[in-house]
Amino acid sequence: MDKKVIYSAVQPSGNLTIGNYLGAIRNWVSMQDEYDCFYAVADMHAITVRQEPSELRRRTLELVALYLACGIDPEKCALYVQSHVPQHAELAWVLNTIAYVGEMSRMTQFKDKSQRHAENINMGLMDYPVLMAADILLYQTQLVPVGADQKQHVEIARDLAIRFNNRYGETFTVPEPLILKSGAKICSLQDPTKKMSKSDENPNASVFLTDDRDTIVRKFKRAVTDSGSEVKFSEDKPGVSNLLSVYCAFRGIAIRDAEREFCGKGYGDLKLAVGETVADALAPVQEEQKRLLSDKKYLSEVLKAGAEKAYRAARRTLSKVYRKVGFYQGE
Ligand code: ATP
Ligand code: LTN
Repeated sequence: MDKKVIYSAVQPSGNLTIGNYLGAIRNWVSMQDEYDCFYAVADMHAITVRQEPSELRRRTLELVALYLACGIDPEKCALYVQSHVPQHAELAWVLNTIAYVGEMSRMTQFKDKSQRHAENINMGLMDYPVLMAADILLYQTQLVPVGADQKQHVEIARDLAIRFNNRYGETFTVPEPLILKSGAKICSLQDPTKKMSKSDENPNASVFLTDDRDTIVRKFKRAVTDSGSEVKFSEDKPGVSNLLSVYCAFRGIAIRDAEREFCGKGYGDLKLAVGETVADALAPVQEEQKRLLSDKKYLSEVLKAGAEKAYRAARRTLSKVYRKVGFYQGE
């Protein structure tokens, strides 16, 4: 039987945080053996908010190196840059014709980003979920591993697949989000009711994968915690619960075991332990990323092979779509 298809991507729109790592990339690695995986750098999504071109180029390559440093194996999956495979934009156009303005304007991320970038509410920002649906549907994807914040977008991809299939006949596999419990929503260290985000204005709110050991330890030391003193995971302790989640996700242990470990200890002990755990876990990834970035030739080869693999699969779906909608494709 064919392997199930997995698709996911991250935008090269800023320095990645431990949220991106725990919620997304880390989980991709364990799926490579069991599934047919497509992992992309979503540069076309990134330009929906303004990017400095030279920085976008640099970050794209940094993200590729990071994927590899985290353990993504280009022999086992297709690792590529979205803009290298033209079918993404082509399918997005067709899907645009069955997506409604109303549903797009109701998307949480669109509303959020329109507020944050009020000077640049461009069509691409609104169309973001349609392009994302095109990414997913092009490969007949079954599962989309993402953090909890992307669930709504995967649901739009499902809706569009079902709508297209109903209108034009069976064409797309209907995908499902895969949201793992551990690490699905890492929160800001400065406001633990908000998700940690790479574009937060407060540099102390997010821990970046490129932060050095001292910075990581310092950020955790300054993390906002709650009243009381007991290290316990609970709704009325969002700060402590977030630190426990990060600790457990990196250590691979259950919350209950961590609570036991900190029984009789204080918030300060927890903060120090999380900081050191995260720094230890990230050090080898950072080193490997640096090594890879000094070998641009290797990175280009990986991307070329990845784009070719993706292109072959994407072309198959797109020509089916063009046939279904009635585009003349020659005799
Ligand atoms: P931005 O702040 O620029 O919107 P972001 O940090 O939310 O970016 P994305 O590129 O939108 O990052 O997300 C990449 C992946 O990381 C997605 O799968 C997303 O669900 C996941 N992710 C992002 N932030 C978190 C978080 N705080 N906790 C868990 N997963 C996250
Ligand atoms: N919008 C996603 C990035 C992304 C994506 C995708 C994720 C672009 N295309 C397809 C899964 C599947 C985000 O994480 N912000």
